[in-house]
Amino acid sequence: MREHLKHDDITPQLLGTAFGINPEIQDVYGEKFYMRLLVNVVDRAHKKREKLKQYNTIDDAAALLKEKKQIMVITGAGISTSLGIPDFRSKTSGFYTKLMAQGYAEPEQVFDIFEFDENPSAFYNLAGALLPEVRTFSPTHKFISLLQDKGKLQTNYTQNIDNLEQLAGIRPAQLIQCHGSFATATCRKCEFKVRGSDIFPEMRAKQVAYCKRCTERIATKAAASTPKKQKSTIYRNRYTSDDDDDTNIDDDIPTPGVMKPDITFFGEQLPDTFFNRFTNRDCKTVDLVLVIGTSMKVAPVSDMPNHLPKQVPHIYISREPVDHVNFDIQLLGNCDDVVFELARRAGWELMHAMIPPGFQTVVEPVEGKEHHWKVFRLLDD
Ligand code: CNA
Repeated sequence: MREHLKHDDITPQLLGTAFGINPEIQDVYGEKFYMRLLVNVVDRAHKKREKLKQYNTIDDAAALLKEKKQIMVITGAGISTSLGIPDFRSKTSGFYTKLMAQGYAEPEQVFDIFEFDENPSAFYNLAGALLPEVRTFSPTHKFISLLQDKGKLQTNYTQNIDNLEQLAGIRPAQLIQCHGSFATATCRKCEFKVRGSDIFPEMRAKQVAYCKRCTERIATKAAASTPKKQKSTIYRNRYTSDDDDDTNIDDDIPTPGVMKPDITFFGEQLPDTFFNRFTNRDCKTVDLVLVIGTSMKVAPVSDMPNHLPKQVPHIYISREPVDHVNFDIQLLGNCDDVVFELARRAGWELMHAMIPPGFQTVVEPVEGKEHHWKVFRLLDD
């Protein structure tokens, strides 16, 4: 940065445009913010992993699967779409497309913790559609559990919140749910925890779920409150909430806290287990990374490849290619088809009710990209 900027002909704005930053950001947010952004973006570009030249084909990928013993699998919503659970960012079927059709300019807002605290009904109006209704798992989940059975699964870092990994038999000790799950829910006020399924009825009914403990405490206090505190008819039905002291009695109508499913919203920290395990353990032992069914748009998961040792090969499996992360091999298609073909080439059998007998796939190169391959199923007719 210093090297570039000491030449008068290169301004920070000009340098920023080379990294895709809109120069107007400085006018809107000021110089200090702009310079911090620039440092961040340049730093990220500097840390971007480099593609390893020796790995390019689907057979290279299958050989790596056979050879490696500490495979990190990073997964996203794409591994559950074949079960009918929508992902976020697929162009026509994704949840964000539906939100935009309903008038949300920035669909991420629905999952923003500050927005949630301001107006939880926006989330509760929509979240029912994301509830895990299915009680089965996809061939890709099965493939990850096959890696586990073969003693090759180091850790499955899932961004998914549908809990289907457990259903597929992936052991808790080998699973990090980076973005939490619907399995539990917590009160935003008193931190009372309940089973996630306890608030499913409200989510399905598009009603905000309130904390039962807060509600009970408010009712108990109200019943116990002395007539002295009931200053006027206006205040007769007011109660103090737990954190109110008596001097505030007339200021607020106490309300119970809102329950939030324990999924990680934008603006919330990921669980400590994610950082601890990744940095202190898995980074040091991983020998292959498989990234499956994620757009790799949500940090810090999207940054994981840039923090792993440079010699560790990275394979990407998804419908669309990505270029913001340098993968060694990109296998493009429905992940269930891709993992079936990978397993077949590795000499393994992937058995699942959604893989019919005689199932076959076709693998084709992508023009101009020697490390991109299209994989699709061969239809009977
Ligand atoms: P995303 O940004 O919606 O990306 C999904 C990616 O998967 C896209 O690149 C798709 O092209 C690709 N894809 C979709 N279907 C398939 C398929 N059958 N085969 C191969 N690729 C496919 O979702 P991410 O997971 O990257 O984003 C992280 C968010 C999504 C997390 O916070 C999750 O909690 C959240 N999410 C989770 C679920 C779930 O738990 N099932 C559902 C929807 C959203």
